[in-house]
Amino acid sequence: MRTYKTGDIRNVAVVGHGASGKTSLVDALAFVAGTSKRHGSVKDGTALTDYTPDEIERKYSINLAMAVAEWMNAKVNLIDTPGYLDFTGEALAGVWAADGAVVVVSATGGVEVGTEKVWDYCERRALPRLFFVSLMDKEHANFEKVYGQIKERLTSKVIPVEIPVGEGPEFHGIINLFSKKCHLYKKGTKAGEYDEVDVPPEYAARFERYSQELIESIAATDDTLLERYLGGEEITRDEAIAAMKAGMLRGELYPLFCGAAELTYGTRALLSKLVELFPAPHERPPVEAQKWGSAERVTLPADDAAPFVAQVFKTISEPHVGDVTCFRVFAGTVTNGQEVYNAPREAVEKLNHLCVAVGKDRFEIAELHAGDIGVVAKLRDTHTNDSLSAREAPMVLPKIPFPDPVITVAVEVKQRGEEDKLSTGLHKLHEEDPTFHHEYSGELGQTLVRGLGERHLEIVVGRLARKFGVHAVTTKPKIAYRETLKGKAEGQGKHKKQTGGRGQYGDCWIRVAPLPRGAGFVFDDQIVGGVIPRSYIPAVEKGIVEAAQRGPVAGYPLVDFKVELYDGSYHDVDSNEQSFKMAGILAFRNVTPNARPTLLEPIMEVEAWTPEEYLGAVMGDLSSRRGHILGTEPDGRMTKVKALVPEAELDRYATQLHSITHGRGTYRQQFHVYQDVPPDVAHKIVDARKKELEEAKKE
Ligand SMILES: Nc1nc2c(ncn2[C@@H]2O[C@H](COP(=O)(O)OP(=O)(O)OP(=O)(O)O)[C@@H](O)[C@H]2O)c(=O)[nH]1
Ligand SMILES: [Mg+2]
Repeated sequence: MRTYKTGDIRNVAVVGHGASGKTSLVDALAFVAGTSKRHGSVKDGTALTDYTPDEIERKYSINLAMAVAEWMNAKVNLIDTPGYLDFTGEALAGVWAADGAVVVVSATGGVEVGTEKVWDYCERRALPRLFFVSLMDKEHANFEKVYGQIKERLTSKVIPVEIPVGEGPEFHGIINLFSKKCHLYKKGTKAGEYDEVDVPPEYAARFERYSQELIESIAATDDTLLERYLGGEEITRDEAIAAMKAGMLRGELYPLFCGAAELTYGTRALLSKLVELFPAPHERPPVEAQKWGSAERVTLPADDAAPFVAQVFKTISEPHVGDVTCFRVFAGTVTNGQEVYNAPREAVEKLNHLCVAVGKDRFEIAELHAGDIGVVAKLRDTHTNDSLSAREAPMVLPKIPFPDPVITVAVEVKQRGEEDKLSTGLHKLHEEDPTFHHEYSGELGQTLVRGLGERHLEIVVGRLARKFGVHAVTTKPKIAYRETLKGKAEGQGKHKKQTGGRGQYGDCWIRVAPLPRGAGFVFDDQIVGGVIPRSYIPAVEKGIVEAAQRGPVAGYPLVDFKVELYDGSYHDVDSNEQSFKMAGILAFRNVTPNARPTLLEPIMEVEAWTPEEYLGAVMGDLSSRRGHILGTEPDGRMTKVKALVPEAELDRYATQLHSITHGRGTYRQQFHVYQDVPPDVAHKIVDARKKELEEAKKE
């Protein structure tokens, strides 16, 4: 593949709801352009950008993947992204690497939750967009309805540039409002070939109406054009396209196209519009980078003469190859074999075998110009979201704001002894996929993994096995219960041992009392007259603190209580620190069971967003989880519900919310407070914990 100059590059993210036809479209565009030699299909597992074993087996996209369509002397870098919300981080990364987005909307499904999500991502990046109404040949396809939904739910600035001839199985042509021509397709069309004819008479009225709408929308974005239009002057196709491109750059126009990717209908016109309407990298606002090691910020245009800076937006880890790094050059150029610098990691990286990716294939190239996208394998210490720059001018770009995890499960290895391999594997997977997180909780004795959904974590566990040979299973995360005291009590702890030579002797009397939530542990030394020597008092406290790790109810840490040490005795020869520590432990164990100990559970503050129509169901579900609703308020298109819910009742809540709201609800949670567990629930927890501790003893 030849190299392309900045002005001839278009970086286009293909985004949309799951199964809207993105991967099929990318495959068709690359094939029709001639860059890819084979027209693949998702159903057969041959689509260009769904090439991993997971994707072939499941028939949906999991990873962002690249393809190229060379068209009109330009190189269109196509970034195919998954639609499922579990992989939404990939869509976000795709949007961040692009200069324009094709928002694919299915002619049967219309605007769905995934469409709204990617629309928001594009808004955050102020990305020029066009719509592609896909699957026009599918039964029940409805162009007008989808157009209406886009207008109502995404933007009033959408404007059709094409209208279909026939719908569903009758779909066989597309009228272009710019060229005022109709493209008719025949069954058996292989690469988007068509016959160009005049607009059929039965479409004349519709054509007139839409043409009028189009030209008025364009003219409205440009004063001189508007004047000429109102003065009755003709506006040429080139003028209209230039005005539309300018309007798109300012976010004032979102043109709409249609077609059927599998049949290749509409692909040629779309390719031309990607080149004509989307900006080249230098036409987008320049990026702002930070000079490494200083607070100074520099604005960098997508210019070959600017210092080199690039961002890694994706790492693919491939069998036999290792990590393949996808990066977008934002400024400057880079050549094959050049050394670049990853400043925060202090890593010099050599870009050997610099390539362009087309699906799973990679083509070596001599250089990349400003704005282009490339891939390179086997970097030493560079990961997703890192910046690369020149050694002499180290810089970092703002990070891609990957979404926070919404679901947590525990993982354990099937085979003892693989724990180290597990933690290495998880660490590598996080560097590859920043929406996946992991941590070891010493308190719970569990490795916790967090991600964007059950499907996401399922895929991660699959990767662990395939790539790192670690076979792991997921389990429910344990809950970090606590215990506290409701009443006061007092008593003794005496440790006395007489064996052979020197004995052990420690004796203390304590009073325990509850403290308010969050107060922690307070130790009050009331010893007078030296009944316990000064030097042994800290040992008593130490013993109590240690014993409090296992409370009297079910062996959970005891919190928020006070201990007053008020009496004791010692032995001149046999007393030592160890003996007084033991006395402290014994005192704790003797006294706390009499101070009405109870179980506490973590309560989370939950904020859930749902469309109004599911509000009742969402609140009902939260209440059934022992939740306490704090209130509701409108928030944009959604209604926000705030509630306090025990963490124990939130296992896989994301999945349930997803199903109640038909995929549209989202939520976040954070720790709020520890609260008493109701007695009926406490019984169950205590029983389960007893079993768990017994099992642990056996092992
Ligand atoms: N009838 C018809 N079906 C299509 C067309 N394009 C794609 N499909 C089918 O629609 C389904 C989804 O297509 P994909 O291309 O995988 O959709 P996607 O948007 O990439 O899906 P995700 O990767 O899961 O987000 C597949 O079964 C395709 O065969 C089309 O033009 N016409
Ligand atoms: Mg796909």
